[in-house]
Amino acid sequence: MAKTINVGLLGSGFMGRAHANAYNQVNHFFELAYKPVLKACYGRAQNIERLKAFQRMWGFESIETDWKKLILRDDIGLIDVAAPNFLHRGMVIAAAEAGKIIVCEKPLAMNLREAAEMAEAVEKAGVANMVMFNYRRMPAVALFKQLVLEGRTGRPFHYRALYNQDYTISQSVPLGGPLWRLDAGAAGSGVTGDLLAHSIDTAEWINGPIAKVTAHTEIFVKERPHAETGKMEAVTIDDACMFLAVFENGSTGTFESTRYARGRKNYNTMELNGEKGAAYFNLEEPEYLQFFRYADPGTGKKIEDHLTGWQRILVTSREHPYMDKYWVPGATIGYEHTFINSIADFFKSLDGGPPFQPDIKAALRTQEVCDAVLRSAKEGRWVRLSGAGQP
Ligand code: SOE
Repeated sequence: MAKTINVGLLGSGFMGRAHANAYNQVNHFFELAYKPVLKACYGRAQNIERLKAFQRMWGFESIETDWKKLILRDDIGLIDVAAPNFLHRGMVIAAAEAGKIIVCEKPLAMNLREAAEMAEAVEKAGVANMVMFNYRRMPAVALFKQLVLEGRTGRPFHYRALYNQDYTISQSVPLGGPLWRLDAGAAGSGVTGDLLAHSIDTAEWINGPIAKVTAHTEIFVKERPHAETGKMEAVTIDDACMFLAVFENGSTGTFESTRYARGRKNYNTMELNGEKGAAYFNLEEPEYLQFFRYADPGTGKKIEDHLTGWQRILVTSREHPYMDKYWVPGATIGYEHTFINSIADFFKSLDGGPPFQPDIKAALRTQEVCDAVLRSAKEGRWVRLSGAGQP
């Protein structure tokens, strides 16, 4: 019989739903030594009706409107931080001091200084922890990494990542409230922390550490009405960010992210062009991985010209990462499964399985790159990274 882990979820918005769904589903698809029990969820007192609806829909046993109280409850073993970014630091440190297992949504923190304090707290407390960079666990992205490890792309020359959306183009979109992502005080940064953090995490996971960056950011709409006061406020988050990177392995990288790319909804793409082959993934078609096979990974011999071309691989077979846990070949899975797969891998790590990556210590790295990107944009110069690397 699986041992229970009592979950306290801090956050009842979009990410709260994604995490709650993962706890509800994980034991239906994965055979695990642990089974989460949804003990309590936290939301603000002024949103009590919304919190109660969240509790009913996802099956939590109780609610709390004071997150500090929830963290200290004896019947809670795991704290899941899915609240706005400005709360991550305090919640993670309090959870570590209370000896709880920790799941933290990305970005880890508002900045590197905060993230380092969080890493220190979990290290001191010795608690198991993970950061939800969920796209590593999209089957097609995991297959991308596998192809690189198998030597199928060979020496890398270029890494190219886009993460584009279009939901803030209208000037009437407010900042604050549910759209706290547009409020620098709540989010820390704009697309850099929210979207490029994903691109940086997968880029370093697939192609190794970034050595230096040079960036440009843009704010297109300078003032927006605040959701709660209705007053016009200056927008200080980055609406768009582009940066060039040089990886430690000598390849070059281009990264672009914006919430003003009309037509793009969740256009998270990555491409690696190597000597022996290339791979491409687009989150708007998540079940496919594209692969260009130029040379045999073993012999290095060029494959026959008339067969050279991009393959569009439907990543739904039992041989593909995670897919043996779901349906029959050809039956697709999607966005929410990246969270289920993440929780499954984390629970396996608690039971002697491979250490979960990234944990908070490893995710410091992404925060460091985000900070370097923003510093570069501000100072108009290349910024070097410490080269700490990332597993
Ligand atoms: C922003 O719109 C957002 O919800 C991010 O916060 C998520 O991390 C990303 O996965 C989808 O887009």
